[in-house]
Amino acid sequence: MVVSLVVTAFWAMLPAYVPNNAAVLAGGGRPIDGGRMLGDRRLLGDGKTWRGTAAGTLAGTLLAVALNALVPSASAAIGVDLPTFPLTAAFGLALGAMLGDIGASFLKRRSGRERGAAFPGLDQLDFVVGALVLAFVAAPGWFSATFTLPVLAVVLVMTPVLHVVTNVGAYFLGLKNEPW
Ligand code: CTP
Ligand code: K
Ligand code: MG
Repeated sequence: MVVSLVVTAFWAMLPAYVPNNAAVLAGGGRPIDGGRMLGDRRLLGDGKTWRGTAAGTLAGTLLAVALNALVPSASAAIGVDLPTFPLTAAFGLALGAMLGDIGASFLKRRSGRERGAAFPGLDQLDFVVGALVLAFVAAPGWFSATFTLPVLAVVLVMTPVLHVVTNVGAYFLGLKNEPW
């Protein structure tokens, strides 16, 4: 029961977990805000680029398509009915994760935090909120069938833990400048 909830939550969120990491690997180039300021701070900062956002969104969407092909065998192997991703849901999860992260950078700059500064709580959940909201908007039927209240609860507890672990790992591998 608990195992099936955790596996379902993890599977359903994979297209939202991958984009931020893909953006770290692919990021660079022109910042989304084009260098614009809001008051005496950058609107978003150099850490939010068009290339990173596009690569992250594409990576999450393609991962969902790949997962769809694995649903029958993976479900049978572990005895859990894993969800398939309609393209609207896949794209909503992936783009939503990127937009949540971009929204967090906007809030970081407004609160005087420079690029790369930590914002505990926001850093761990910005992309989850973005992904869930956009998936709900893009595929409401799929969303309510997949993200039942117990699954949502698992997502909200599990994601910050996974986020800390992956970012500390990426930091020690030299992929990320800060361990958050
Ligand atoms: N990145 C990107 N585009 C995005 C998100 C991330 O290019 N939409 C890349 C950038 O190279 C960024 C790195 O991934 O520096 C790490 O992402 P993140 O930690 O979210 O950005 P920060 O540089 O820490 O900037 P901020 O303080 O605005 O979060
Ligand atoms: K971030
Ligand atoms: Mg950062």
